[in-house]
Amino acid sequence: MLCDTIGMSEALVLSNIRNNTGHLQLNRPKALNSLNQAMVDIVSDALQQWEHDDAVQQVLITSTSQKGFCAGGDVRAIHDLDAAGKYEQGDEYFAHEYRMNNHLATYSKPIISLIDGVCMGGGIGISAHGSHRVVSERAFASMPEMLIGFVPDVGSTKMLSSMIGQKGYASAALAKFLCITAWRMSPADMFWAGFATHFVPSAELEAFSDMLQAEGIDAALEQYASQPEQESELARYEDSIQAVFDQPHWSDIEAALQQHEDEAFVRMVRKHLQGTCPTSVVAAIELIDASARAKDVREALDNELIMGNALRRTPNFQEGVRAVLIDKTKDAHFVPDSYEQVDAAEYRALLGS
Ligand code: QUE
Repeated sequence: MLCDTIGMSEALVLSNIRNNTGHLQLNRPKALNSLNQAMVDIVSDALQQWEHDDAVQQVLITSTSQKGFCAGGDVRAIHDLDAAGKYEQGDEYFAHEYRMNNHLATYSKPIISLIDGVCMGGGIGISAHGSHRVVSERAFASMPEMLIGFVPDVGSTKMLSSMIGQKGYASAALAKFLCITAWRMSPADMFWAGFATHFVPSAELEAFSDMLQAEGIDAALEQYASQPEQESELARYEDSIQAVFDQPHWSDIEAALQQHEDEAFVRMVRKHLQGTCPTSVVAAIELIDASARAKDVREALDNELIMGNALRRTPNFQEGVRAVLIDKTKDAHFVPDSYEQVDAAEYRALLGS
């Protein structure tokens, strides 16, 4: 096997084929598997080869880290490039990452991700476009970009708007709520929202993984899939999310929030808004609103690339990454510092809609 060859265990993504299964293992544990250009290249090349290889009938994506699946993109590295004025290198990274996301979203073979711990940002992009999103009780997922002066990306603006799950309908309002609040979805939340397709207890994931490689995904699910034990907290907010967030612009959401009768919900949303970048919030609503209407994930990724590249060229992205990921002081000073000073139309105009 390829990954057993001397030296290959140092690769940032381990790649091998066993029993009709192409297996990608994210292997950058010290950075919680945050994705960089080299990792995106390895995954992209494997997907390309395996799509045309009859020896591969399904793709499995896992992590070598006990701590989780994937914490996002390597935004610290992008921050450093941008700080040095090398914006085009960051543009290129995102263009490559998003091309990989689209390949996952349009892949001709089953793609199974095992999410056993943190799954944020780019982690959602590498798992949630696939056909099978298997979560354990240790899994949680979040889009945390509002805190770093960025916008939701990796196709999430379409994918989160299109999920059906247990709630039974697609909801752009839910996508807006999840991205604006950076809501930390529990396994039950992921199941209810449609992010997760199956649940397997953490202790059984290894046996599940062995069986799906030996006997196929359906047999393994039959043997190991169960239900998360807790209730979905997100489901309890369903009516409030629809009432407040089903609006095209942040100003409308803000107005709906001010009039909403469930005070506990309003307090919760306001608490999550603390420390977020006003420009990111206003721009993200325009972005999700446009992408929810996009014809496919590719069109949403194009929207995200335009918006993200624009926001990275303002000081807010530098300031957000500094405050959250470098200094970890969480004291970002965003400019402008209120929603009223952000012109939504200016950000909407960037998009092709
Ligand atoms: C927004 C993000 C990221 C984030 C926090 C945000 C992100 C990312 C990480 C991260 C977390 C822990 C690590 C690491 C990176 O945090 O993309 O290397 O150890 O990768 O608010 O977009």
